[in-house]
Amino acid sequence: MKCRTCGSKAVVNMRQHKLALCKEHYLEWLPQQVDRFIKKYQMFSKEDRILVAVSGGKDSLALWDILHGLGYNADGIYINLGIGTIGGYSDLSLQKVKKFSEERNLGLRVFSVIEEFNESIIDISGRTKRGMNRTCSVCGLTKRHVLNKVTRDDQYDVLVTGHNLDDEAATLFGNTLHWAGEFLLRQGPVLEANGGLVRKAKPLCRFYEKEMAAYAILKNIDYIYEECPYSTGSTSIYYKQQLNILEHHNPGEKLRFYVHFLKAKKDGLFSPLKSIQQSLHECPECGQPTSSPDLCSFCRLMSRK
Ligand code: Q46
Ligand code: ZN
Ligand code: ZN
Repeated sequence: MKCRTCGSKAVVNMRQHKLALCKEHYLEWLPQQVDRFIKKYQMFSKEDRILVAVSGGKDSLALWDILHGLGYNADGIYINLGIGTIGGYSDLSLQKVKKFSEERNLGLRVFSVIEEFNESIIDISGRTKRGMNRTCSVCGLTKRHVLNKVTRDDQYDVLVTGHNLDDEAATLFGNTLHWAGEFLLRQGPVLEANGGLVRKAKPLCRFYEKEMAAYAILKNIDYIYEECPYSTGSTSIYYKQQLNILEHHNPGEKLRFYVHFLKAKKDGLFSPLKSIQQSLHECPECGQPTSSPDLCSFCRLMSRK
C-alpha cells in the first residue's frame, strides 16, 4: 500500500476514506482535517480561550497536541478522580498529563476530587443505591459538574472534550435504541451555552478511534494505555462492539450513521422536540444551572449520607 501523496510506503490505511498515507503525510493530514471540522461546525476561533478536558488517554492528549500545533489558545484541565491505589490509574494518568504539559509549556489545571470533596469518586458513588454502572454515572455527573464550574469561573469561551467518532456513534446508538429525544436533540459537535451551562465542542467527533490511536503513536505521545478499571462491561463498550461489526462489513458505516444523523437534525427532524427542553435555574447550593425544582443532581447526591 502506497501513500496517496508521495508514493512511499503507507503506514495508515483508512478503508472508510479509501485513503492510505505515510507517517509524514498522516501527521499532516489529521490536524488539517480537525481544523477543517472546527471551522465547518464553528466550534471556536484563534481568539477564544479554550479549556480542554484531558484524561491522560490518547484522544484528549492527541487533541491537545493538535490544537496547540494549529495555534489555538488551549489550556488543559485534569480531574483527579482518585481511582486506584497509589501509583494506580489516576496517579499514573496525572503523571502523563503533567509530563505532556510541561514538555510543551502548556497551561494545566488540576482539580482533585479528594481534596475538594474529602472523598474519592468511589466513596461518593457509595451514596447512591446499588445499580449496574453506578460508579460511572456518579463519575460522569461529577466530571460534568466540575468542568462546567471551572469553565465558567475561569471565564473560558468553550470547553472542549476528546470524544471521537466511536464514542459519539455509540452514544447515538444508545440514544436511538431508546428514542431518547432530549439527548438526541443535545447531541452534536457543538452544544451552545444555555442558562449557565457553558459552550461545549468535540473537535474529534468525526475521527475514528483507530485514527486517533495512530496519530498518538506516530507522534510519540506518551499516554496511558490502561483503561479505567470501571470501564469494563459498560454498555458503551457493548455498543462499540456492535458498531465495529457493522463497520467491518461495510467500511464507513459508523461515520455515515453519525453524519446522516447530523444532517437529519439540521433538516429539522428533531425540531418538534424543542418544546420538551426544560428551563434551567440556579441550584441554591452551588449556583450551577439545573432543571430540577430544587438542588442540582450533584448537590442532591452530596447531601445524601
Ligand atoms: S473514568 Fe469514570 Fe470513565 Fe472510569 S469511573 Fe467510569 S466514567 S470508566 S470515562
Ligand atoms: Zn507520503
Ligand atoms: Zn448544586
